[in-house]
Amino acid sequence: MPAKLYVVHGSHPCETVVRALELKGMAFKTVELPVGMHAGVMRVLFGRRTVPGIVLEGGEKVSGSRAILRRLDELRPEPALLPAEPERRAAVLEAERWGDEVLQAATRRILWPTLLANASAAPSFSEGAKLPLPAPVLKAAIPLVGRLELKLNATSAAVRDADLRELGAWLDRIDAWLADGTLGGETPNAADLQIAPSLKLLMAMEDLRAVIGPRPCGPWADALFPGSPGHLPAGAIPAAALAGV
Ligand SMILES: N[C@@H](CCC(=O)N[C@@H](CS)C(=O)NCC(=O)O)C(=O)O
Repeated sequence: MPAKLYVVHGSHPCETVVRALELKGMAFKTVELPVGMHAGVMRVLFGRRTVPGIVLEGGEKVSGSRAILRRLDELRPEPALLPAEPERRAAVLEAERWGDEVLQAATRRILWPTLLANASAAPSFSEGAKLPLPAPVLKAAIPLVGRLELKLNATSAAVRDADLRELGAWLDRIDAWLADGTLGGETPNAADLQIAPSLKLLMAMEDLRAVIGPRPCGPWADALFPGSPGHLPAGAIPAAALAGV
């Protein structure tokens, strides 16, 4: 039986795992859960409310993008998602940890207040979904789902604006990792797979694509994860919040 991966369509850590499974050539099926409601389902199935979670052959359950990638490397060592050389391995693990704990979470905190204030963009985030809901249903659902997500992610417009003030330093860090080879090698490693989907989701906001796109990390993320869903037009983030980016 192929592995069963539980996702929310367009979720950046889910993209991480999908790509890892594809790189390793492992058979899997995805189960798409509706955003917001997924937290309750995941809590029951995995004991933890976040996607991604995977049920591997034999029924083993693993939750969390980093834990899943570690397990995939054990089950299917090639191509390895971590370098063998200890110093490079430590650097990739640290970049992956930062990508998960800092950038991935900040991406949610930046996206949700913006989407909630621009509900007409919501249908673009379900492009390519297995069960796309009709656009009017999505637009109607956004105020409710958006408010739930603000709560789950402890965010607001003010929190987003504080995150945006950090964005420049975060992009400097990613560009430095690209320059020193921690990221951007010939075969994607675990840190590439963790960080690039967050940048892609940030670049779904035109206001941030204008900032990220011209930097080395912009085209790198676009090349690694072409065709990610979602589009928030320029102006979705208030100009004042962008002033310090
Ligand atoms: N950092 C963890 C958690 C991922 C995560 O927070 N996923 C979000 C969707 S992008 C989620 O399921 N949030 C639901 C919640 O916070 O209850 C990972 O990489 O697996």
